[in-house]
Amino acid sequence: MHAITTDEVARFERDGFVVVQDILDAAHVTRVLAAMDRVHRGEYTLDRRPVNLRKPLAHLGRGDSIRWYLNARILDRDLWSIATHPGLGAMAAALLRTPSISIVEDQLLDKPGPGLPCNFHQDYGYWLFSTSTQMITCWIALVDMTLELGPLQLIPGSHRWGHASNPKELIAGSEDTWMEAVERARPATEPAGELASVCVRAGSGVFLHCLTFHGSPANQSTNCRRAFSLHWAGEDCKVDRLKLADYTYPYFFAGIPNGGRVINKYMPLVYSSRTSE
Ligand SMILES: O=C(O)CCC(=O)C(=O)O
Repeated sequence: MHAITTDEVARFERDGFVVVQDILDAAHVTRVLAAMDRVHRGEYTLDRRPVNLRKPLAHLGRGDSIRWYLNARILDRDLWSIATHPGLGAMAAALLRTPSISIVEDQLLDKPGPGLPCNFHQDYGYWLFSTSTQMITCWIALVDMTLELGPLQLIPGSHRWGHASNPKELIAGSEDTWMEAVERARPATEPAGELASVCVRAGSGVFLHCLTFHGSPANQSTNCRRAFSLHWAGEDCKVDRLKLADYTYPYFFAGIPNGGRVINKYMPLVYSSRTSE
């Protein structure tokens, strides 16, 4: 698996993201696509949820925007083994310069075309349970990405703007509201610049800081744009239990005390540079 270079760390810190080629090989891309099909069909190969909460996983969003499945790793053996892979965790930890890291979320992102854009946002806005922004996302293309398919797009340097409020609507975006949250957050000294588009081949993707603004334009094709994203928390991230009330999956935080690290059976430590852990 790819080892993050000092140049990639420097670009991540400057731009708030770094594109990395071949994060997953072709065999792993095929495994994620097959798992995605299983989750869509409601077939779960290893359901780790409490027995009383086992029901079909509903996606966020509507049919005409991204069908957004959260945390399918806890339903599928293959997704679990990829989401908790120490090699992926090591890349995320290197970019955040944290000695150890836990996986906090995964997302299956199925975006049929033609459809709606996904409004620009910062991922941290959906993880306010964390006392620190030492969090990182990896968005991986599962098909060869073109501009027509509506790939992820990012605003270079926006991770330095601080935390802003979420867009009113995230998934079923529109041309009018696409940049609404960005316009509220953009400092007066920052002109609107070029967006970076993640037009990469399947298996490649982008690591982005949790404050980096990103979204995706409409899929203008008649093909489905498919992607998978993983989200990790570094050592500085502690759980503020008062902020868990409106979190989609409160049971996910079972056993974590207020101020404890974001680590439990659903969100395991996936990489540590300390051999004793
Ligand atoms: O796939 C997309 O268009 C949006 C995904 C996203 O925002 C994320 O994974 O954080």
